[in-house]
Order: sequence, then C-alpha cells, then structure tokens
Amino acid sequence: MPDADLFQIEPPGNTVEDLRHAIADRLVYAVGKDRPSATQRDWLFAVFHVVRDRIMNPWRESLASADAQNAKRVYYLSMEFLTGRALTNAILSAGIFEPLKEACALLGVDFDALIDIEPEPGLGNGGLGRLAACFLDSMATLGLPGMGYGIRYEYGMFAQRIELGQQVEEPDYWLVNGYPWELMRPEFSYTIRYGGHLVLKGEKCVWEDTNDVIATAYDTGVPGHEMRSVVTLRLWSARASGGVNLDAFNRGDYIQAVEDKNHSENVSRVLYPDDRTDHGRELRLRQEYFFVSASLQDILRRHIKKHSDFVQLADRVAIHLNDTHPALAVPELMRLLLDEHKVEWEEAWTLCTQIFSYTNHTLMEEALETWPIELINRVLPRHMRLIYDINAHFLAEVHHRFPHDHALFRRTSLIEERGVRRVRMAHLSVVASHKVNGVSALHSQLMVDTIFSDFAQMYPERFCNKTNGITPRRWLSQANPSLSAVIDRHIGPTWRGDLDQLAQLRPLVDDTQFQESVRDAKQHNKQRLTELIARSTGIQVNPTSLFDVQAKRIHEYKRQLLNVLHVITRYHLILAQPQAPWVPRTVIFGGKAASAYDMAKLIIRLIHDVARVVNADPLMGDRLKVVFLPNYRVSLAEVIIPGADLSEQISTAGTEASGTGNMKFALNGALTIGTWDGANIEMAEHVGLEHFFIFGHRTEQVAELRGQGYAPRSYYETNFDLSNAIDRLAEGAFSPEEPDRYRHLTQVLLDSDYYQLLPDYAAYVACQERVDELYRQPAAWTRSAIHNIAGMGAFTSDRTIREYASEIWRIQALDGQ
Ligand code: 26V
Repeated sequence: MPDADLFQIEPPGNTVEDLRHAIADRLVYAVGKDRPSATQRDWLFAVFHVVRDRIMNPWRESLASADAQNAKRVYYLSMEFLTGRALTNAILSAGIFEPLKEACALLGVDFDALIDIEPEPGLGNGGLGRLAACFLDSMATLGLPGMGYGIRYEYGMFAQRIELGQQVEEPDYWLVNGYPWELMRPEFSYTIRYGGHLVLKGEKCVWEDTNDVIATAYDTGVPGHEMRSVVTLRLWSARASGGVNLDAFNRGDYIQAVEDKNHSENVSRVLYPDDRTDHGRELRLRQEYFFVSASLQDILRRHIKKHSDFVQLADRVAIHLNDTHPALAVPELMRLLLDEHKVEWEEAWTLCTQIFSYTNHTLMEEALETWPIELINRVLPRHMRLIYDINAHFLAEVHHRFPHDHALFRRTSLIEERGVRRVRMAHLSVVASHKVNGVSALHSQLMVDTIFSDFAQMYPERFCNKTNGITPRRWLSQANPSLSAVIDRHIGPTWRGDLDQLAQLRPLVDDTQFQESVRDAKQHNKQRLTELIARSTGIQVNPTSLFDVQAKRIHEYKRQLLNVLHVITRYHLILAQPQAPWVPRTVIFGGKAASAYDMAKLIIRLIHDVARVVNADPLMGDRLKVVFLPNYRVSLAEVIIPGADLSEQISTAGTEASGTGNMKFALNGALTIGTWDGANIEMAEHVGLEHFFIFGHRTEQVAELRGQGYAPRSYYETNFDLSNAIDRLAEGAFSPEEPDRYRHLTQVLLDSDYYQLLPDYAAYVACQERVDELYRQPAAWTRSAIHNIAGMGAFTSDRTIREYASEIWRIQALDGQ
C-alpha cells in the first residue's frame, strides 16, 4: 500500500484569484473547451465543477466520521426529492458567492445568466417531495448521519405550457445536456427481480425465473449550512440486465434485444405526475419496488461490511418511509433477512418493527395506496407471500387481544376483502413501524381519530406529531437576499442556522426605519416579480398594487375556485362602483394540474378566462388584474414567494395535512389569509392571531355540515354577490365563445360542493375586505408582516428534523460536525 500521506488532498482555495483560475482550469480540463469556443453551457459546467470540487472534502469527512464513529444512520426513503437547482445553494453553503461572482466577471462571464440555464431536477410533485429536500438540507446542517434514497427519473415533473388558456404538458428531459452535479457510482449496482414464481424446497421458499433489472447509484451531495456536513442523496437508475436480452441477441434478433433493454429501463424513466390517485399502474408498483430493493440491498451491504450478523441492525439503522410509497421496504427487508441471510422469522420481524417509521401526508381517501393482490402476486410473488405472513402474525395478535371483535379484524387487516382484494399499504406501514407521525398538530390528531383510530387504540405509543418545516437557507437567505440583508443588519447573520433568532425582530416592529427597510425589500421583490410576470405572460401589472398569491398544485380541496369566486365578485363590485376607493390588487395564481384531473384543468382554464375579461376591461385599470404564471416549480417559487403581500391558504378545514408553502410565504413577510387548517393553525398561534386573517368553518363544522347532508343552494339563494358570480359564470360571461363551458362546474357547486366553498364564501369575501383595510395603512401592514417573519422561528425544518432525530430515529449528530 502506498503511504496514506500521498492521499492528503489540499483543500482548494476560495479567493477571487483561486476561483478564476479554477474555472478556467475546469473549462479546459473537465469540459474540454477554451475561451473562444465555450458556450454558456460550457461555462455553467465549469462553474459546476468548481463548486462540486468544494463540497468534496466536507463530503468525504462526513462519510468518514459516520464510519469511524460507527454511528446509527437514518435512511430516508422517498419516491420524490424535489430539490430544485443546486448551484446557488451550494455556493452559499461554501460561502463563496461574492468571490465566485467576481471571478466570473473577470472572465467575462455573466453569472446570473448561467444560473438561469441551470437544469432543474423536478423529481417530485409538490409538498411531499419538497419536504424531503428540505429535510436533507437540515440533516446536513445538523450534522446528522443519514442519506436520502430515491429514483433518478429521466423525466421529472412535466413542464406546463399554456395554450389558449389551457394547460399543455411537455416532457421534462432535464438530463438532456448532462448533469455534472451528480456522480455515477456503477460499483453500487444491484439486481432487482420481478415476476417469476415460487418453488417450495422443504422449508424454504425459492423465488425463481425472474426478470431482472439492474439499479445503478447516482449520488449528489447536499451541503448543509456553512458546509457543516454533506448528506448523500442516492438516486437509482434502471439499466437492463444482460441475461434476458442475450437470448434474443443470440437468435440474431438484435433489434428485439435492444427493445427489451429499453423496456426494462422504463422503470426509472418518468415521475408519475398525479399526486391524487394511483391508477393501479403496474409500472408505478415496479418503480416502488425498484428503489426500495436497491436501497435495502445497499443498506445491508454497508452493515455486513462491518458486522458479521444482524443482531445489532436496529442499533445501526433507522429507515423512514416517506408516505406509503416505499412500504414494500417492509416485505423486502423480511425477504433479504429470511431468504438471503437466513435470519429466523420472529427475529427478522422484531428488527423490522424497530427499524421502520412512517409519515402519513394525507387523509384523503383516494390518495391512500392500495394494490390489487393479483398484481402484487404477478410482479412480486415472494412479497405477496410475505405480506400474508405478516398479516397472519398481526391478526393473531388482534385475535389474542380482542378475541370477539370480528369487525376490528376486518377493519385492520392488511388485506381489503371487499371487491377486488387489495393490500392496504398504510396498514402495512403502521403495523411494521415503531412510530407513525402526521405533519401538523391538527393532521396528527385527525389521523388517530379517523383513518388509524383502530391502530391508535391498539398501539397508542406509536402515534405522534412532527409539524413540517422548511429550510431558511433556500427559502429566505437564497430566495430573498434583499430581506436577508435587512435582517442581517439588525440581528446579525446567524439566524440562518438558528431561526428562533428571528424573534429578536419583534422589538423592532414600531421602528419606522426598520419598517421602511422591510417595505423597501418587499417592493424590490415585487418589482422582480412584476418583470417575471411581464416576461412570461405579457401582462403589465402595477408593482405597487397588493400582490395576492395562490401558488400550489391545483386541487379541488385547495379551493383555487373559491379564490376565483372572490375575484369575480370583486370585479362585479368594482364595475358597480368604479369610483369607490378600491385597493389596487393583482391576483396571481400558479400551479400544475395532474394530467388526468379534468376539474383541475378546467379551473386553470377558468382562471385564464376570468383574467382575459378582467384585464381587458377598461373600467378596471389598476384596480384588479389577474395573472396565471405558467410552469410553477421550485425556481419560480423562489421568485414568486418573496414578492407576495398576501398568501392564500384556503383549503377546506381538515383537508390540508400541513402545507409548507404557507410557511415560506410568511417567512418572507407575506400575510396569510387562510382557514383553520393544517399548519396554518400553529403558524397563527406563533405569529399572533391579530396578524393573521383566519376565516371560515373549522373542521368540526365542516364535518357537521357534511353529516347533515347540507344544501349548497341555500347559500346561493341567500347571498346576492354569490348568486351573481355563479350566474354570470354559468351563463358564459367569461367564455362568450362557448357559453356553456362552466355550466357543469357551477352545477356541481350548487348540487354537491363537496369541499364546501359556498358555506365559506361570505366569510372569505368579508375577510378580503379586512385585508384591504389593513393594506391601506402601510405602517400597520408592515408591522403585521414583521410579526409574521419574527414568529416563524419554529417552522424551520431544523426543528422538525431535530424532533425526528431524537424522538423517532434515535440518532445523534456526529462529533466534530
Ligand atoms: C400521492 C400519490 C398517490 C398515488 C400516486 C402517486 C402519488 C404521488 C404523491 C402523492 C403525495 C400526496 C401527498 C402529499 O404531497 N401531501 C402533502 O404533503 C405535504 C408535506 O407533508 C403537506 O404539507 C401537504 O399538506 C400535503 O398535501
């Protein structure tokens, strides 16, 4: 072995001169270009390499110290990691923002233009995937030993284009020009088996004749605040296994062989862009198993390198299930332990229940995953058998504890027996986990009161709450440099790693100079947003109008339609009284609709139709403008959120598990108009109810109305503004070329209105008037905005992750991190 000293690597320098030299060097030696031939992409890649070089040493150190300290690690299994762009975040983490910009300038390179063309990994749908990304950031910041595991989709969340007011989806081939941030790790490749059949050989159950796919690891480093540590995000990509294709190849059918190869590589091709229903798609099940099996093989390989058996597995490993999508990890760990490592059933099961924990992210019936038994049997016969065994073991316990309760048996079984028999993935996850959590206080309570009430009675100690949080690095420091600078000037810069410090802003609420600088920062961000709106929609808005923003996935339960009803109402009221002292408002929407979600798509169309009429009406002027910003995604959120005055968080009470956008807006000094739902409740309590616009029915009232079989029409019949808005909509005032376009939608509102827009309408409109009233008083508004910022300390994902680490995963920060 050569002397270890020969491997001592000098950390790269970070002066302007060092960085200028490094960029030129990487351009030539890594990208293979020189100055005259370099394209923007080449410069971007050179910069990528320079920044990546700077996380390598801290990354190595993080891995080495976890190894040396033999630390227990957490593995966060998630189908989605919505990380967004990596470069600016890493540059800030390395503390080289200014010198790097300067170095670029010296080379004649426009840094901001580079950032604009950075590819964006959109490997998630929305809340759940973005939460996973914030969690990795916090794990790295806290120096916690852990990793994320997921899928390296070739196509991320589709790009949304608007054509004639309607959503058109386009594939997002984000890897088209290469992605230098990732490192391919072909040495970490595992065989993933599908299909085949089971053969009983004595006691043993052998799974034979499978169709195999290879999973190959691609790693990216997620740097924490001030590079305190670097966490690995390992994403799996599918590659055909040689075996199957060779048959065809040998028959001389080369094309067939390549086609098969394409086929098996489909498993990591594309993210499912529907966060509402699983269509029982076989490919989706294959995806779930694909990344879970690769991750577990990887975890056990790492364990067995150091330990000769699995006795201590639960002291070394915690595995977290981000929703039920990775729930096949449970039978897969059983399979690996039983079939590959000869562990006894009882011992293997005990290990599972010590290792797994599970987060539920939605109570919505249709989003609760179940898979037809027939399908699992065909794709994963060994796992179906193991699920039956687990169910038998679990039901034996139920029978033992509640021998006469047959209904309980049926309700809690892992198998749903009505209709097509299906596996209930949530039940599997609960039964296998030592902790199950919801994502806000209300949601966690509803979870044990409703979908998991039987389990909560059986295992009360299992259920807990972990209110979501967001990373202040990306969502304040990076996205909002203007406000960050103001905060830095008053309380110093260390709030980035200790968000509770924002409370120190509270004594400054009446300081008029401070108010003014907060207002200036907001105005600067509104200007930036105004320019974005003009660029992407052609609409000119008044940057001093009240920016009223609802940006999130389009879902009926999130009630974008209630927002539209308010817009229509306001339009009518302005027409009736154009000379009244209206507060000029710009209502801004953003969000994608799942491709098969017709109602969501119709709502997007409606927003455009209303915008067209309102924006063209000469009587409106600045008083009211409506904007839909296409292709909402992380990078767009980073511009929209800092520019908002008002944040719309108006879901039907009891339906939004937590929300995380709500936290991002408030942290950036927007006031919230919202229902008593999800994390809005806790936010209002931290900020002060007097600085929060809460309206509408609460969960119990929603349930009560629903129980009564309420009649939405009664609200319509007794409220003129409401009936006027609905009537105009129904008769085609916003779609003259097709007057019946919204006939069905209005019928549904009047006949069923499942999400109870009509009962909340009057309170919502009245609350919007209170918003106007406050906005007319800039000092009072800014005071409330400051109270919002100051009250957001608790909503950092650092707090959330600390709670997971100590109460669920039982892991500790690495020494020296
Ligand atoms: C669900 C499904 C259903 C099956 C098909 C594929 C698929 C993909 C994603 C999802 C996720 C839906 C759940 C979700 O995103 N929940 C959101 O989680 C946020 C983080 O906890 C929370 O803030 C939001 O309130 C909640 O809606």
